[in-house]
Amino acid sequence: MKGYARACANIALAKYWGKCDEELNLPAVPSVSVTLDALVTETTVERDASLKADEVTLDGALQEGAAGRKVTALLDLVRARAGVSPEDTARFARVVSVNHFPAASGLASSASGFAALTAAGARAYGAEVPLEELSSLARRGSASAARSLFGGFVELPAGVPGDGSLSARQLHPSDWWDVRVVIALVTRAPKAVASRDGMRETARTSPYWSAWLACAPGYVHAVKEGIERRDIEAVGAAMEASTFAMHASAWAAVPAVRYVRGVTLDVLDRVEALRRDGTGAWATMDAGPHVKVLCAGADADRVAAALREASGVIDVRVARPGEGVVVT
Ligand code: 2P0
Repeated sequence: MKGYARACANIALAKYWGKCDEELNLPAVPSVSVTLDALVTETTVERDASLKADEVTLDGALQEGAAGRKVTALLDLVRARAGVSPEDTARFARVVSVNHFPAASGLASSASGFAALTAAGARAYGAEVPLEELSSLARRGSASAARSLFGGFVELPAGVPGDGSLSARQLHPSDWWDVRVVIALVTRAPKAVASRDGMRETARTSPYWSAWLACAPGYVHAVKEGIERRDIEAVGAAMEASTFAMHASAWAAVPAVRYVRGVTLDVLDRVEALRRDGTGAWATMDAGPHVKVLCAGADADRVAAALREASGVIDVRVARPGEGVVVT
């Protein structure tokens, strides 16, 4: 009747941007991520016969709008998988989710959030679901969430339209490679354009959309090979290429989908300066202005110190490769 799960967010080393099937939420391109230990969501799902609908609380706030509906839509998939019928008592659940993130807002939490929700929900509804299938279910809430079920280095292949079985898979466990992701937060404001809308508009209007689709698998190939060899220069270079190609495709949408701000570029200058001075550091951005920097474990303190000095940076945190979902 009750399930608890803890999941970490992840950062894409080769980016997912765009869908080939909106209904099944299937990515148009493959992606590779590293799960991050510093960004954690804890979620409890408790069935309650007195409820007439799901009751969803995120970080202490009751969700009555679209966010609550997304949670119910995911729980409906879990209930269907568990064989819960509309007549069942205790059909609905009280969902309490808490993000333990460096800042209260500003970093995407949908990956860890939907991963934890799916795992906790399956437990609460008594469904014995293998990890791959939990990943596939979580993908329906947010494609990046499919990757957060797994620890370490994770691949989510591109989807095939109409095939809802797609799940992520672990490439290597968290102790495979001693790298860090240094997270530079540049604002606490919520993002201007939801990634779902940004990728839809990119696919619909950007003349660079087809170029992005053509290039993305190559970045994934280079990142996977680099992880295999523990070659941080190769992974860093491919991650930056994937990042800038993704953002360039979005900038060329009409009107432009732009997540980068001036402060983002200032931080990118810092990262280039670090490299010129001999410190291996490579940057990536997602659907927001924050910069995440990949570096070796031994360089993390130096990279974090340099980013703290950058004007406009309000918080810096260091994350290690993290573990997959934990359920009780
Ligand atoms: C990624 N992002 O690979 C990419 C890079 C943002 C930029 O996955 O529509 O929240 O819910 O499947 O997973 C963010 O998009 O999108 C994302 P939906 P999601 O991490």
